[in-house]
Amino acid sequence: MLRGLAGAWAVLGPLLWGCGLALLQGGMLYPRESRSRERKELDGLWRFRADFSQNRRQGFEQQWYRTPLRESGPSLDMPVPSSFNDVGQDGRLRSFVGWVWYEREATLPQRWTEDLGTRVVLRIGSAHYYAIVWVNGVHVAEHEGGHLPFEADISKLVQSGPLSSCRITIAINNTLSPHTLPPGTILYKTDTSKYPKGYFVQNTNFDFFNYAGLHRTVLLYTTPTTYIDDITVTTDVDQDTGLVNYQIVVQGSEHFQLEVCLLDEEGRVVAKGTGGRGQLRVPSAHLWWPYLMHEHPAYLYSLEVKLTAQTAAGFVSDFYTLPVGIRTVAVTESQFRINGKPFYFHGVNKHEDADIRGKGFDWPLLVKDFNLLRWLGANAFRTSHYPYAEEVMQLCDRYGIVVIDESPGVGIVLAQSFSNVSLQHHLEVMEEMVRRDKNHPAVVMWSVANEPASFLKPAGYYFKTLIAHTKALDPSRPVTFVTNSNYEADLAVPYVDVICVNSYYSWYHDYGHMEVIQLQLATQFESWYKTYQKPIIQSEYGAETITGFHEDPPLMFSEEYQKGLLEQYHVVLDQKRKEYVVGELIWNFADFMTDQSPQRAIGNRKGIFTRQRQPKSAAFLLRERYWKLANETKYHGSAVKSQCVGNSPFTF
Ligand code: GCB
Repeated sequence: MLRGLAGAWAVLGPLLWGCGLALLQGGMLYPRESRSRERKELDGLWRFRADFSQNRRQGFEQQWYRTPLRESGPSLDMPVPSSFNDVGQDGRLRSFVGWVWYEREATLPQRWTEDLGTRVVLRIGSAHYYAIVWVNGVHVAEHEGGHLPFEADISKLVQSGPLSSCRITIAINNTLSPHTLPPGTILYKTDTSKYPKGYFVQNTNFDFFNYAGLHRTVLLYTTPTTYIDDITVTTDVDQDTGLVNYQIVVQGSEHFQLEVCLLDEEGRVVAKGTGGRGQLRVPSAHLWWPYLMHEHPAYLYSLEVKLTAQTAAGFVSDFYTLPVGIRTVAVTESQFRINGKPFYFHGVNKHEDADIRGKGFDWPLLVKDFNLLRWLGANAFRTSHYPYAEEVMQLCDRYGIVVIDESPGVGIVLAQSFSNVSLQHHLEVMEEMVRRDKNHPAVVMWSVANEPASFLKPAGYYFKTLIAHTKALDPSRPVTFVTNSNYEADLAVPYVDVICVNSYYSWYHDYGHMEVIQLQLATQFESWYKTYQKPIIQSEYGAETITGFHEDPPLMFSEEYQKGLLEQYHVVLDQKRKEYVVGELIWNFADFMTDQSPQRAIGNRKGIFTRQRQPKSAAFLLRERYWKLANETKYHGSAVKSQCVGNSPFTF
C-alpha cells in the first residue's frame, strides 16, 4: 500500500500546498543576487564582549546597544561566522553561559539609502540561541532558536537621514531551558562548602558541545519595495512528463503580474507560465536522481520568476531564480521510493563541528566534507541534530546527496519539555524549518526529533500533534523522528512514516561482546517490523575509536573494534535490507566536540573520520561497502565504476 501521496499529487499538489502555506507567515527565500537584488555580506571581524556580570544583564542595564561597544568598555575581535568558544585563550569564554554582544558597522551603497523604492533587509543565518538585534540603537528583531535564519526590514532606519553606514548590534544568549530546542536546565549549586556564591552549570541531555555565537553569514540584501516574498515548488511525474507545481507570494502591492520560466541545465526554456500559482509540464523531463543511482544524478532546472508591478513610483520589476529538481518520494510498507524506484540510504550522520570555529560555517570544510562523502560512496545523511546551513542543503541538491532534515528537537526527556509551551515552540520551529528547506529536492523526509523520551505518557499527544502539523505544512514528504525506545513502550512511533531506530549493541550494552550483535540487531528489526509494518532505517550505530589505537584481537576504542562492530551490523543489515530495512547511517561521519565527561576523551570519537577529516580504518571498510551497495541498488545506467581519477571514485 502506498503511504506517500505521489499518486494523487498531480491533481492535489498545488491545492495541498495552499493549505500548508496558510500556516506559514512570510517567506524566507535564500538571498540571491539578481537583476533587481543585491547582497552585501558582513562576515569578518566583529567587536565582541561577553557579559560576565553576576546577573549577566549589565549590557541591558547600561544599554550597550545605544553607543558603539568600544565606548562602554573593552571589546575583543570576534570572527563571523564562528562560535565564540574556541577562538580565544580564556577558559571562561569557552564555557560561558549568558549574554554576549556582537557589533559592527556596515557601509551602505548610496542607492540603498537614497532610493525609497529599495527595500534593505538584514538577515542573520544563525544566532545561537536567543538573539536581539538593534540597528543604530533601534530594536529591529528578536529570534529564538539557533539553527534557522531570521530577518528585519531596516529600510526606514537607513533611509531616514543622510547615513552612509549603520551600526548593527546583536546580543545573543546561549542559555538552554526546559522549553528551548534543544532543551537544557540551569542548575544552581548552593552548597557553599563546595561552590562559590551564585555558582551554576548548564546541563543538557544531548551529546554535542553547545557552541554559540553567529554561526552563519550575516548579510544585507535588497529587493524592490514590491517583491517576490516566497516561492513554493513541488514536483511530480506523469509518464515521462515532469510536473512542477508552483506558488508565489508577493508583498508590497496587489497590482502585479508574474511570469515564470523553467530553464534546463543548458539554459533552454522548457516551460512557461503566468500568475501566482500553476503547474508547468516538462515533456521528457530529466529527473533529479540521488548520487550513484543514475548516470546523471542531481539534475537541476532553474525556475526564473519575474514580477512586474504598478506602484505610485511607476513600474517595478523583481527577479528571483530558484533551482528545481523534479522528483517524487513515496513510502510503502517496506520501501522508500524515489522516482518510483526503491532507494536504500547508505550514508552518515553529521554535525556542524570543527576545530577552532566550532559550529561556524566554513566553505573549505564544507567542500572537504562533500568530497569525503562522495569518496565514501555515501548517498545520504541526516542533519543530526538540527538544521544545517542553507549552503549545505544547496550542495546536497547539486551533488544528489539525499537528506533527512532534522529539527533541533534533541534531548526532549524532561516532563516539562513535553508541556504545551514546549510543544508550541516546537510547532513553530517546524514551520520555520519547512519554510526554509521546502524547495530542496535533496530533502526527502523531515525528522522532528532525536531520541526523545517517547515512552513517557505525554509523548503520544506531543508527537501526534507535531507530526500532524509537519504533514500539514508539507504533505509531499514523509515525517519521522529517531527513536531509541523499546518497541513495546514507544508512544510516538505509531505516527511516523518510516521507523528510524538507533542502537549501540556491544557499545553501551554488552560492551566488549561483539558476538551478541547479530542476534540483538535481528531481534530489534523483527520486533519493530512485526508491530508496525513500516520501513526501517538504522539511523545510528557505531563505536568510540581513538585513531591510532590498535588492538588485535579487537578491544574497545581501537580501530579494529570499530571495524569489527560495523561488520557485525552489516551481516544483519544485508539480510534485512532484502525485506524492509531501507537504510543505514553510521554514527558518525567525523569526531566532534561534546561537553566534558568521563566517557568522552576530548569529544565524541565515533567518527569514521577524525575531527580533522582524516580516515580511520573503518572509513575504508565503509567505502567498500557503500560502493558495493551502490552497484547493487543503482536504477539504470552503466555499473557504478570505482574509477581511479586520482584514486577516487567520484565519477561514473
Ligand atoms: C546517540 C545520540 C547521539 C550521540 C550518540 C553517542 O544515540 O543520538 O547524539 O552522540 O548516541 O555517541 O552516544
